[in-house]
Parts: sequence; C-alpha cells; structure tokens
Amino acid sequence: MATVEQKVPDLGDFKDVPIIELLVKPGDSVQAEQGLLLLESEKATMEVPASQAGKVVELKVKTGDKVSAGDVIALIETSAPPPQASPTRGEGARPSAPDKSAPSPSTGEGKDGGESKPLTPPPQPAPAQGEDVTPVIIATPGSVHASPAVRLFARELGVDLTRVSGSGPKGRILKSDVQAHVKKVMAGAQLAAPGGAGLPQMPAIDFSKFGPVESKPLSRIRKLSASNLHRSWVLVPHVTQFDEADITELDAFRRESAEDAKKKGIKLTMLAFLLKASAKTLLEFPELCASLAPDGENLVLKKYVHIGVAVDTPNGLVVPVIRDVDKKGIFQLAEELALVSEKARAARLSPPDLQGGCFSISSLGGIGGTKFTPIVNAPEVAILGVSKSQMRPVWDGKGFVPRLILPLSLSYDHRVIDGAQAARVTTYLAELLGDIRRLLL
Ligand code: CAO
Repeated sequence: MATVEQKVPDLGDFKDVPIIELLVKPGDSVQAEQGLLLLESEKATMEVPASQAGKVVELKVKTGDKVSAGDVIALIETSAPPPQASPTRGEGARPSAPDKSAPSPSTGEGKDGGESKPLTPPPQPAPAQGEDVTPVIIATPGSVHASPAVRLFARELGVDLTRVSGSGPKGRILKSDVQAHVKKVMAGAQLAAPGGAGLPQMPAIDFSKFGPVESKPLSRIRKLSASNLHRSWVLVPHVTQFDEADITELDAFRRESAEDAKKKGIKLTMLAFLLKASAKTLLEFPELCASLAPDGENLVLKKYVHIGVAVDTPNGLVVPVIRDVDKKGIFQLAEELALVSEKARAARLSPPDLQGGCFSISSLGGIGGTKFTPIVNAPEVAILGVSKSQMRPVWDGKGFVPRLILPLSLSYDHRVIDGAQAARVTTYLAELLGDIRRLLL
C-alpha cells in the first residue's frame, strides 16, 4: 500500500485554470487513466486522469479552484509498490512494452510449448507521482462537450453526441443526457412505426377472445400492394372528382362492334373505349401524364401514353401497363387488355409488364357499386375509377328520356392538379365518351 499525490500535469502555456467539475469523491475506487476532474481553459476543456489505479483518500481541491501544473489535487492509495525512481517524461514514464520472450498470454504456453505456467503480467515501472499523465482534451470551443467515458457510452449505443443537449456545467453532456436522448428517440420510433408518419400503432388485439378465428397468410402480391397503397395514401394529398358520362350511344356502338370483335376472338367491353378516351385526355392535359420529380422542384412530363389497368386476381390487385394507348385501335386495346388480365390472373406477369405507367384506370363496372375513391398509383398523379353504368331517366328539356350513365371518379394528387383542372378533365372525358366522334378529332 502506498499513498501517492496526484498532481496537475503539464498544462502547456496555461496557469490558474479553473476546475469546472470533480468527477470523483473521497472513497471512490479509480482505474488508471480514469478522469478525476475537469479543467476549463479559454481554449479547451480538459480531463485530468488518474496516474494509477487505487482509492481516492482525499481531494485537495474543489470546484471553482484554480490550479496550475504541479498542484496536488488528490491523494490516492494504491496497492502498487512505491516508485523506485522517477523516470523522466518520455523516457519510460508509460508502461513499457511486454517482453516478447515472455510467455504468450493468449495460450499460457512457454516458447517451447511445454508445461503451462500461471500468467503474471510483466513487471511495469511505476509512474512518477502525478507527472506521467497528460490532460485529455475533451472539448474545444464549438465542439461537443463530453468526457471520454460519456463518449465511450454514446459510441456503444450508436448515439451521435451532436444531437444530444447537455445538462452539465457549461452544456457538458452527461451520461444521463445520453440515456434521456435514447429514451426519447425510442419513444418516437415506436410512435412512428410502422408508417413513419408519426401515426400511433394499431393495438394488437386477441380476436379469439370474442369468437373463433383463423389466421390466413397474406400473399406476396397483397403484401406488396398493401405497402404501395399505404405509401400513396400517406404521401399523396388526394382529392376525388366525381362525374358522369352519358354513354348511351357509345354503348350501342360497342354492342354493334362486339359482334365483329367476337368473330376475331376479342371481347369488347367499355374498358377499351375508356382506355382510348383517357389517352386522348392525357394528351389534352399533359400535367395528368406526369410525375413529380423526387426533389419536388420539377414536374416530369411524359411524352408517351402508357396506361395501367387495375386487375383483380385471386392473389390480390395488380396493375399491368398497356403501352402507347394513344397509337392503338379499340380492337387491339381490347385484345391486349384480355391478354394482360389473363396473364395477371395466372400470376404470369413479369416486372416490365407492371412498369412505366403514366396514369391508371380502375374499373369496377363489371361488378357493381355507384362510386368509389381510387388511390393514386404514385408516382403517377391521377387515376380514373369507373363504376357500373346504369340506365337512368334524364331530362332532355321536354321530358325524361332513358340514358345509360357511367359514373367516373378521378382521384388526383393535389400537389400537381388543381380542383378546377380536375373538373375540366372529367368534363372533357365525359364529353368524349358522350360523343364518340370526338375521339377521332
Ligand atoms: N358498367 C356496366 N357493365 C360493365 C362495365 C360498366 N362500367 N364495365 C364492364 N361491364 C360489363 C362487361 O361488359 C361485361 O359484361 P358481359 O359479361 O355481359 O360481357 C362484365 O361487366 C364483366 O366485364 P369484365 O370485368 O370481364 O371486363 P372489363 O373489361 O370491364 O374489366 C378487368 C377487365 C380486368 C379490369 C376486370 O375484370 C377487373 O379485374 N376489374 C377489377 C378491378 C379492380 O379490382 N379495381 C379495384 C382497384 S382498387 O381496389
């Protein structure tokens, strides 16, 4: 046992440097290199480490005292034998490198691989009292202010200290600040999961408490489309514009043509006409055939007219894309439509079949319903929903006449399309569908 004086090491040009914090108290056990106190000069905050391990017997200073090199700051009781001699700085003050001929600590075996011997570390010269340590600079003006121990703690947790606010003297970051920061981040992450929009999580409910249940795994397609739909729903400010088209003449024409189509093995539904009319609408309103650039600075106008069609399959919703719709005839579109929907239902679509769309159509007309609000297939900026057409009495100025009315729902990204423009779009589309001759103009 020996009691050594721990002195303030060489501080360079500094004298009378204030102590801003004591990091230990009498009775504390300290390791060699463990910080004892913090000094703050005009240029840096420095930590004075213990020169050797031991127990703090007495502190000779208090916070606010001013110290210079050589001042005694603490008495430390060590178990090491007292130093034989005071080596001079740079000439053995630090522990020397182990003797390479000594037994290897990793194996415990002698050089000759013979009998294993108990390991004892090679003897190390004891350092000079209070002079072998170097102050550790832990902060300079404008930098993060934290002790090495707190830095190590933060590193272990992956915490970026520049994001932590310090509650210690002069804004120094304490261990408790790092802990509070981690708690805050974790609480935020939980709130934001899983969508990242700060939405509260759906509580997990055990439905079997209320009656029998069965768990059915979701198909890959359903999981993929769920994530795409959720992203669009959360990121795109949606508005849906409703309208109606009088398709009495168009449907009569379709029925007439359906016979010819059938001879060619083609099923002619309203959807082929809707594709053609939508393509003409996209050419008339180019901002509908566009995507917002990721930087939000530009609108990317597409000079091609590829339209996706939502297809209901046993595995979930898919949206194959029909290319160059503006350049194709009605029969060709009907044929391609039948082909892609068959491919979709047989799960034979490949990634290119699903890419490159400018606009989408979702038709529930073959099923039923009066109106619905489709979700924009982002990064597209609009989608047309089509519901079941119905014969309705319409006032023609003299009396009610039966007309076939097709409900339309145009959902759009309000960042790109204004309400007035959306109303112009559906009016234009309804006029095209109301008078098929316009499609030729
Ligand atoms: N009004 C009235 N009848 C309509 C109609 C409409 N708007 N649209 C189609 N029909 C009729 C068709 O003429 C056909 O009649 P017949 O059987 O007498 O010939 C019948 O409904 C079935 O049509 P269809 O569905 O086979 O063909 P389609 O070209 O209209 O649609 C397809 C093809 C692939 C789009 C469709 O089958 C489909 O999958 N629709 C669902 C899309 C979907 O799920 N959208 C929701 C997405 S958001 O969740």
